[in-house]
Amino acid sequence: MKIDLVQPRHNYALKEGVGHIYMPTSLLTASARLLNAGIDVTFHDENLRPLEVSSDYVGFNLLGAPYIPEVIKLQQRIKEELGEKKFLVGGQVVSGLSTHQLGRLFGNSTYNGNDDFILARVMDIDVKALISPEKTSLIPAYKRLSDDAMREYLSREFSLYVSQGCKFSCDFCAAVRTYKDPATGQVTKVKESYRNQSIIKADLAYLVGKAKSFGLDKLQLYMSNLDVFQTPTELLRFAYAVSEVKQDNPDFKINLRGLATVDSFLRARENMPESIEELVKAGFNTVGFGVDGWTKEVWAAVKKGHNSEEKCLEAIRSTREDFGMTPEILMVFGHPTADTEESLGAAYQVTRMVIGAYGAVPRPHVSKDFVPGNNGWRSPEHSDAVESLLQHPEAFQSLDFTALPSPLTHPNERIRELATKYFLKMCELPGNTTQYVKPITPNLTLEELKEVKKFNESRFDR
Ligand code: B12
Ligand code: SF4
Repeated sequence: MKIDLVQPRHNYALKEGVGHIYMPTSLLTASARLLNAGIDVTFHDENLRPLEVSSDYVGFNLLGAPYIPEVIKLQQRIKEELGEKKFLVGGQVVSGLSTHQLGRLFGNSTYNGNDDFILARVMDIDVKALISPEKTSLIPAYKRLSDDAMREYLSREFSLYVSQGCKFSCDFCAAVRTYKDPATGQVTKVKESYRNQSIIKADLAYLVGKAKSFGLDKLQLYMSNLDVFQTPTELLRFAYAVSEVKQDNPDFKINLRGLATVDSFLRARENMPESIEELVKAGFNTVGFGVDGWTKEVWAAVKKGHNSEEKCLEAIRSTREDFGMTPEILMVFGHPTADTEESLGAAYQVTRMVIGAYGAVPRPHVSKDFVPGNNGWRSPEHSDAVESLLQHPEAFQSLDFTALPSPLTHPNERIRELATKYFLKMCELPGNTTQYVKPITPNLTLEELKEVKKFNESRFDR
């Protein structure tokens, strides 16, 4: 049994030349699991070279909603050139789509690769042959990459799969997290789940060895954790594992960064400060705090009640002054029904203040109420908007958190204007790393669509 696994070209990449080069850790994890199960995998990254499909089975990774239209086009191209194939789609956004929605978007010969039972059935293997992602080493998949590709990936920041899942349940978030079904009210509790630590360590040691063979002297890792300090006991073990790899490679540098809630950071500082201290020693130097708006009312409205003004300010201060790390302000704001001019202005002012006071780095994003997998996607109040997206899949791009508010995502004109105003102001703050993009909406003329696509070229998010 053979399958081609494809990392699609970034949706803002230029038509020609290399696209957005970034080690595709999600797809490599899926590859390693399939290789372990005895499937012959050929790996492709359309950001590096044009796609050449040679199997009857083709699997794609979708990193988020903006990739839905890209994968639809890619499938059509493959079908036109090579005839019918069996397609698998994976990546977390796929789990947010119902079977009906998946069929409408991608057709009936496309299956949900995130579901192990479906994956096993399609690939004709025993589901037991699929080892859990937490127990999967990525080395078999890394070994399938050419040295040229590996060199490109290791020369840039890339994601290290350390843990998955978050105990919180913010409304706008589509990650693997605690979840309350808006239709049935049923709550699915999620806890952060770590990968087997010896496997992480062996994978990291392998990557360091590879990097050294290319003459590189450092790796820049973006931890996959959604909230780095959520499980301090495991974090401490991870920090020791990284330090051991560093000890074995004395002249080699490992830098790490990751995302966190201010709540978990402050709890870890209180209950297990060594987890932060040892992580810093291991090379962790930047933490992106999910501030995501400002004021108690806004956080309550988007179910991010674990934030408070005091906790945010203390975590940002402490990050810089007590631990010598750079705080990043991950500001998903412009919440369509929760924000007001006052709260938007306050979010802007506080970000400005912490840049000056603590050298914080602003990372503004625009909240989107409905994204496959978040609470709003299945809520009846957004069913018309969801239907519009299913009819005009190109508009899934407008759900990109770096896309300006549009009439589709922010129907209230006044909030749309204000959210746009403050998002753009945030993007002008010193040190800002967000390159905003223009949204593709269902009603654009061909001329407008061309202009938007041109504007968005190479404006990648980090
Ligand atoms: C690294 C990372 C990035 C990197 C790039 C990663 C890359 N090229 O691989 C960068 C920084 C570029 C990035 C960008 C974005 N990201 Co990002 N990213 C991550 C991060 C931190 C880690 C990904 C990872 O390594 N996961 C580990 C692997 C093991 O897990 P996995 O993704 O769940 O994949 C499993 C399954 O889905 C399945 N699978 C995956 N693909 C396939 C394919 C096949 C064929 C099969 C069978 C199975 C399969 O197998 C895997 C193993 O079980 C995650 C957070 C997280 N914890 O996952 C966010 C995350 C995936 N990103 C997310 C988003 C939204 C984005 C953006 C769209 C943000 C935005 N601007 O709106 C952008 C992309 C914008 C654009 N226009 O392209 C969301 C996705 C939510 C969702 N459900 O849609 C996440 C979960 C973050 C979050 N807190 O919400 N991201
Ligand atoms: S936004 Fe952050 S804290 Fe909230 S559920 Fe998502 S990952 Fe967890």
